[in-house]
Amino acid sequence: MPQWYNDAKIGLSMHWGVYSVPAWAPREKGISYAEWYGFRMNETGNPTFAYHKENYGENFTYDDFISKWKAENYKPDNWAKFAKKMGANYIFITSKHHDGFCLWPTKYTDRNAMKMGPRKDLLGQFFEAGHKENLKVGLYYSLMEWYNPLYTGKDVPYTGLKKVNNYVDDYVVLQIKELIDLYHPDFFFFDGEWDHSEAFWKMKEVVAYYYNEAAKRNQEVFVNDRFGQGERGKHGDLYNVEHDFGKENAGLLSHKWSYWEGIAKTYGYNQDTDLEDCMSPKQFVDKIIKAVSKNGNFDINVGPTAAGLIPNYEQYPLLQLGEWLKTNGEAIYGTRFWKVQEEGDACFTSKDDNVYAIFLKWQGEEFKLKTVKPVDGSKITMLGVPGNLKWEWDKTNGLTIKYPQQKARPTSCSYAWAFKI
Ligand code: FUL
Repeated sequence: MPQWYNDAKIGLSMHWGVYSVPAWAPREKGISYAEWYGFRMNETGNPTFAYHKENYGENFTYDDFISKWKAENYKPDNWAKFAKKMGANYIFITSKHHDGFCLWPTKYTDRNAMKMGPRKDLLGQFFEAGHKENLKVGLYYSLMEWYNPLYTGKDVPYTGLKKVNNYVDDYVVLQIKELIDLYHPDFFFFDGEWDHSEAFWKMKEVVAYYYNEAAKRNQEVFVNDRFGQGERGKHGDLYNVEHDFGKENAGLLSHKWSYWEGIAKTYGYNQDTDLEDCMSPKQFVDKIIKAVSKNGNFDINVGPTAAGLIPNYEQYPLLQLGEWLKTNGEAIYGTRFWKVQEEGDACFTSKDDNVYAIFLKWQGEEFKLKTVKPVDGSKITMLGVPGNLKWEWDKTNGLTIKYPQQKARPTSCSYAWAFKI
């Protein structure tokens, strides 16, 4: 795992594609993946099936949405600037999701954004924008495609298809290599691997090619753990944790991992979503702190509209996060997990000679920690507050940090407070 990812801690993931046109999933479920519209619309009995029939009629196919995707407000510079504002250090986007629609002018299918729909090299512009803002830029790529006849063996209409002999050898492998050669991505998040083995997908060959090409450029890259059936959490530089709400309460995970989670219960844009479906800034900040204290990153996903705008209700919590990080980023970025991960209301990170104790709740005039014993002469400050704080340590009570009542609390954070020890 390259150090830069371990230092970066927070990244912005984006799911954007033809599915952003219908942009719908039933709201009642805890998690509803609107990017799965193209599949759900064909499942009799699924709410999306009924929704599709009612709104578009029986004869309207998923591929009929392609020409409706115009990406008319596509301004990736604004996305990259937004990523910076929310405190992200890397961005990545779906080069191709399970619907098989490609966001770059690939040689291997005409089902791509240059040939139809937006009629632009969306990825090319995305990389350029990210690099301008000094962000690392990566790609999501789905190995599987729900309805590609080359993959399923079923001869159904599939817009843009170029017939080849073998789905993996003559299409998947070549496409991933094409992406590597064209854009030099800083990382790959693979997906859609679950029905076949790593050997079936030729992932060893692909990843070796990726590492070797990157090494020629002195580029430090990584891949996630979605290589084949049953392989998640077994190998790969990064273990992606998808909407697993319990993970932050598990212990330290020594292999580098990340939350990969939508701020609004979905990855792709769902028009039937509002602020109340999103994690609150507080829930969200807490989750990031807990993840970082346990060796995790946070790959936060947003789903732009078909036009290319990030919904306001997704922007709001992320901009709040950015504000919090302005003061407290020191306790997050570039840190490593400490020998203890959490104690009571506090989580720990460490950097150089410092331990950071980040309290998720305000404690009043005394902040107590049993597990921290500062060396003699240690200074303790609260980030965002000038001056050293008084502290004492004794065997029975451990560390007590005094926060005088008359001292103002840091103005920029009302979510969590970080002591630098
Ligand atoms: C999953 C996909 O099926 C979801 O649509 C989403 O892309 C998520 C990040 O990975 O496996």
